[in-house]
Amino acid sequence: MGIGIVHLGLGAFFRAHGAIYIEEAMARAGGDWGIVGVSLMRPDQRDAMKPMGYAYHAVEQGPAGEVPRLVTSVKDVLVAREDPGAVLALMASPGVKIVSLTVTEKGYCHVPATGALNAEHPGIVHDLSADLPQTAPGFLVRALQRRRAAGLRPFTVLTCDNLPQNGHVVARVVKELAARIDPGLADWIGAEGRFPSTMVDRIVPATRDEDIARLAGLGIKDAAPVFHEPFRQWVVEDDFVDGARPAFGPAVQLVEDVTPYELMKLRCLNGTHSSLAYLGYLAGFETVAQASSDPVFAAFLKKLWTTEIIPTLDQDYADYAAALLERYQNPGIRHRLWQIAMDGSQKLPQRILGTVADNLKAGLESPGLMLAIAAWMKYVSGVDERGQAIEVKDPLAAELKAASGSSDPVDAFLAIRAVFPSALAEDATFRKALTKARTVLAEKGAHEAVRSLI
Ligand code: CS2
Repeated sequence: MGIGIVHLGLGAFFRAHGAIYIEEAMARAGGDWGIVGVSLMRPDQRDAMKPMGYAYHAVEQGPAGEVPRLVTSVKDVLVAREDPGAVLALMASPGVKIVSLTVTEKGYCHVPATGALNAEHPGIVHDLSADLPQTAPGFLVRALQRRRAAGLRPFTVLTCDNLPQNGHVVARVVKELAARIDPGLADWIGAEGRFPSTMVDRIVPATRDEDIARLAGLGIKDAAPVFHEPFRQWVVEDDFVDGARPAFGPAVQLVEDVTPYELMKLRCLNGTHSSLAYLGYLAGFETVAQASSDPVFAAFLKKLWTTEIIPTLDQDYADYAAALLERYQNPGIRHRLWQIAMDGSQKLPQRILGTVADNLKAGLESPGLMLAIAAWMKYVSGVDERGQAIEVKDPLAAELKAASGSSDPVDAFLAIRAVFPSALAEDATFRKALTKARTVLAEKGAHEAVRSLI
């Protein structure tokens, strides 16, 4: 079987999601859709997967306990930092038809509040002048440049990150970067390139050493297994260059427009995930299952869905929300709140702020989501309610910490344009509600503040 897909950002999520769908498509209908994974920075994943020839176990954690399966669709792993030329050469080779991505929100090097390319991003500054890139947009543009020069068709760019209109986001950064390198290239990409949006869903916590040890105890020696819940969903806009894609079965929902699915998922799932992450962490919980099984938090989640989130969507997603609560409470899944709290500056706009803005426009309040924003502001100060240090991971960590230490934190946070669009930051009702939420959180503490809302 030949290589047809290069995947940038080979983390646990893609190996527990896209790689499995692609494996199933090949099992159904064949095709040269073998995957080469690319780690942009670190060699660990490649090194851990190498002994098994890049096959690995995906372990489903459901009511039946742990069910492992061997996944073999990943054929090789490259590390871009070590050999960017090899990655580019592969991406520019004729057999490659799709470049898929899970590089997380910050990997797109865009301004989260506007979607424009962040031309001051150090990686982008580098990629503008160097032939061998560092960033995901840089690899996409330089590889497309080589393909054009060689008279090849472009590949389809298939983003699998949790961003609204993720295809548009990646298309925009690619075209803006290309335009700065060669306007003719940008025109060609605009005319011939394809950037389908997708909605991806499966809860995949980071693999821990003890998970690897537990598997070894069952006789499965694998240094790079992934663990996931039973549920999965992949909704993909069926818009590929020359129609070239794996023959997905009914498990993949092929649609014309992914927008309603994306909004539903980002707001109902990721919005409450992030709310739980900050409020639950401050309340002293470690995992999603622990926090969401607490009766106060469970009632809070239901209230968020019913009164603040679902009213902003195109239909009543009550069943979807009920299923989410069950997924969160899955005792087999140990999903750390700290993992979800990471990179909040990149996540808040599409997960929470858009919902709040829609409610504002409709004259509705969002007290629960406002409390979540206040909890995020407290979280990024780096000190929890007991005075313990928090390990804050965020590309804007320094800026956020400075804002939380300023004399008027609400003012200072709302001035961060990468997170708060001016229309929202300048809205007096929003500002007042945020000030109030901060006061309630400071006076009552996270758990009592949440209780006061249910
Ligand atoms: C989580 C997501 O880490 C996070 O921020 O909210 O990765 C979440 O688990 C997935 O989107 C579920 O599909």
